[in-house]
Amino acid sequence: MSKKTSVLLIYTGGTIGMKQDPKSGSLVPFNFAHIKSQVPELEKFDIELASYSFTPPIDSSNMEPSTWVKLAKIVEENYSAYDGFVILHGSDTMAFTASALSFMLENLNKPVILTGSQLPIGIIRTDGKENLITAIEIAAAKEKGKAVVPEVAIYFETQLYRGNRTHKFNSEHFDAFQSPNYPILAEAGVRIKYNDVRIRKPGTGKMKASFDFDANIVILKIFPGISKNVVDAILATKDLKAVVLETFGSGNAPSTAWFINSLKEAIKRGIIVYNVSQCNAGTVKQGIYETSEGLAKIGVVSGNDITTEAAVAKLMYLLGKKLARKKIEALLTQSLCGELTA
Ligand code: ASN
Repeated sequence: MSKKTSVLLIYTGGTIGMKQDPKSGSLVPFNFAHIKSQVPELEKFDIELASYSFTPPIDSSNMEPSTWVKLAKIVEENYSAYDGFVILHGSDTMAFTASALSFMLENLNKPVILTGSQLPIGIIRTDGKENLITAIEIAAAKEKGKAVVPEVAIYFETQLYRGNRTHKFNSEHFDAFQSPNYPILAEAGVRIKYNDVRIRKPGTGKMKASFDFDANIVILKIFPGISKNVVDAILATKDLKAVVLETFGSGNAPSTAWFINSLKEAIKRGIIVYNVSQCNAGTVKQGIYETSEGLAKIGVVSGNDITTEAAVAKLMYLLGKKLARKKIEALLTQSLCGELTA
C-alpha cells in the first residue's frame, strides 16, 4: 500500500490565525493546535497533515532574517518526512520571506507554499479558508510521483505565484499580491490549472539550506528633490555593504554631478549599488537614457526586472556567504532561482 501524501503546516502568525474575541470584539490569535475546529474541511483531505506553530505567533512586520532562518531550519529538519510544506504567514512581509526562502533552500525539489489572508480565519467572510485548503492541495500535488510545484511559491486568492517575483500591492482586497514580471504558476478555479512550463525544474542534488544573512544594506528610494545631505548620510551608514537603489522607470536617476559623485565614492569604498526600478513592471536597462548611463559607468549593478523584496533578500543572502565583491556583483545579474530575467 502506498503511503499517504503528507504536508507539514507551519504557522508563523499573521491575520490568518486570528479569531474575534467574543467578549472584547478584538482580534486575538487562536491556538493553532485547534486549526481543525476552525477549518473542519481539513478532516476531509486524504492527506496526512501535521502542524508546527510559532509561539507566540508573530505579525509579519516583526519578521527578521533570524525568523527566515528559523523557518528554513524547520523545513530542513522535516524535509525527508514530508512531501510538501505550507507556511501560514502574515501577508505584509510574505514576499520578503518567500524571496529569502527561495535563496536559502538550495536544490529544492518539494513544494514550499506560503499563504495567509486578509481576513482572519475565525471570521465568516474569511479568505483564509480557501487560501489554506488550496495551498495544501498544491503542496501535496504530484505527477508520476514527483512534486508538481517544487519551488517556493505564494498562493493567494486563486493564484499561485513564484515567491521571489511577488509584491503585496493591495492592503484591502483579497487579491493582494501580484507578480508583474513573471507569469502565474497556477490558477485555481473549478480545477487547479498548472502552468507547467513556468514552474521550476526540481533540484537534482540533495536539498541544502543556507542560513547566513548579512543585513547591512539599505533601500535608497530616490525622488525629485532628494538632497545631497540625505544621500550622503545614508551612504555613510556605519558598516553599510550594499544599497538597493530604487530608481525611476527603466533605471534612471538624477544625472547631477553631486549625485553621481556620491555614489561613485561609495562604490570606491566597496559598497555595492544595485539598481532596481520603482516601477512594478518592466526592467532596468542602464544606458538607454543619459540619466542611467552615468550609473553604469561608475559600476552600479543592474537588477533587471527583480523586485525590491527579492533584491533585499538576495543581497543579504550573497553578503552572508562572504563572497568576493566581484563575485557578488556577477551573481546579482544572474538568476539564482528564477528571481530575475537574465
Ligand atoms: N499585519 C498582518 C501581517 O502581515 C497582515 C495580514 O496578515 N493580512 O502579519
